[in-house]
Amino acid sequence: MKKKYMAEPFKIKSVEPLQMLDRKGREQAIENAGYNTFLIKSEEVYIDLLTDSGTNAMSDKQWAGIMVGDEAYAGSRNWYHLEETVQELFGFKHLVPTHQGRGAENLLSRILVKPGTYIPGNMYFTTTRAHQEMNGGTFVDVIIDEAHEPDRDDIIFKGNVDLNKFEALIKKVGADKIPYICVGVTVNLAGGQPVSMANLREVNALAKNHGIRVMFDATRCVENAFFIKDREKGYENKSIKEIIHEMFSYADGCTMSGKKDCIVNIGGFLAMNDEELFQKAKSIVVVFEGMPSYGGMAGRDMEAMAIGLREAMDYNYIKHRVEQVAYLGEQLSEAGVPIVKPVGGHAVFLDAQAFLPHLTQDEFPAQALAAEIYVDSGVRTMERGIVSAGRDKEGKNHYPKLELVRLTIPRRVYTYAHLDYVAESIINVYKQRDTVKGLKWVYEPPVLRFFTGRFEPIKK
Ligand code: PM9
Repeated sequence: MKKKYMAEPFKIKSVEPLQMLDRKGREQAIENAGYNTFLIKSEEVYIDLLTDSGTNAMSDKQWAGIMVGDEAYAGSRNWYHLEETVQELFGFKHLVPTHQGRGAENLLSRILVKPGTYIPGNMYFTTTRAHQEMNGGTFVDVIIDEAHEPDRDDIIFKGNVDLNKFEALIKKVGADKIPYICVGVTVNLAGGQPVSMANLREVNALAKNHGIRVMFDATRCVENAFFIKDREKGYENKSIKEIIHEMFSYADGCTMSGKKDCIVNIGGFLAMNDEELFQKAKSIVVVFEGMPSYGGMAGRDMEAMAIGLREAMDYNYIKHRVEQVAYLGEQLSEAGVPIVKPVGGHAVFLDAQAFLPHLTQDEFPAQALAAEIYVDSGVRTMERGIVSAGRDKEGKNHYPKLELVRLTIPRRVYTYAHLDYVAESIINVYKQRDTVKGLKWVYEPPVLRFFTGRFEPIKK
């Protein structure tokens, strides 16, 4: 018998019952939330695909780890466990714990980003760019052009850095103005697209030639490692652990949001080889996060993270995860729903511009579509388009080529039946797409406006 999909490599020990509001209740909830899915109450949501960040289900071993949390203010044994685990798996010498990824981005940006510097990266990420800009730096996108084209499914490493763009920037501004290149593995806003090992190697060589540091955004590095194993010649027989080790050998350090590939609910870190950078990071972590032996995490959180990161190296775990995401993508694609292709590691991204061609980008098609999907089925998704992209230093809107709605799959949380339900709803909304109205601002926050902004429908 041909299998439709890989069965779950886990069994379920604890469940969380779900409720669903009726359509009238959902209409009220989205209105109360200012048509922003971030502002809907969790209990008003049936299936929550807002994010895969901190929404993961921990294993019994991780929960057991929670019970052996050493909550000493300094020198917790769980800190040493986490430090050893990251040193072994990633190969970096030093680790500075933080409460989550943006805590690490804050430390790194404060130390290395100065006014007048440029930080190349393979597509922006919201919090990462915000920290770079708040420290006076300018983000420069050096991802390959195809990453901005939703239906280019012939490129299997759509997260790759365009070496010509990187080199052109070095020539233009000078290597001394580039404190580091930030390489996301995978690239969230491109659709969870991976970077090939060959590209990581080349980026490292070019950067080293010019004395530029390479810092990875390691947030979804295990998903990236899976794609390398699955797609890149020479890696098919390597373990995820071996691939991770080689990937990180091409970096000088990384920021990590543990809330994704460490399969936990909170936590992060900054890691590096450089002694001086480490000393500087240790001296400011105490101001923003806490002691260098907890950095904003409880001992129990560090234990769960150390265990989760090791669990993430299991091939069956990551295969099931990535295939589950692909399954949802296939259902939608077969029904003609426009999505970003190939489907990436953590989410299926709807191409909202192609979905709602009657709306201009200034009418926030992705924001409107996320609200409509919620009203249709209680499924919560997230806008990743013009609202997320924000404004530039002159206050003008960024107009990203990608106007997307993200259906993000938390790790080990939902079953294939849940995904079938989600697909049915999206297909239903697609059939009635002409009726979806655009939105306008009611309240626009000055930074990271997508989190708390409020909207109302445009009456036409
Ligand atoms: N990512 C996400 O949902 C949560 C915040 S934005 C809604 O995708 C990358 C690639 C991320 C990321 C967070 C962070 C920041 C850095 N890099 O959320 O601070 O995807 O742990 O990490 C979110 P923290």
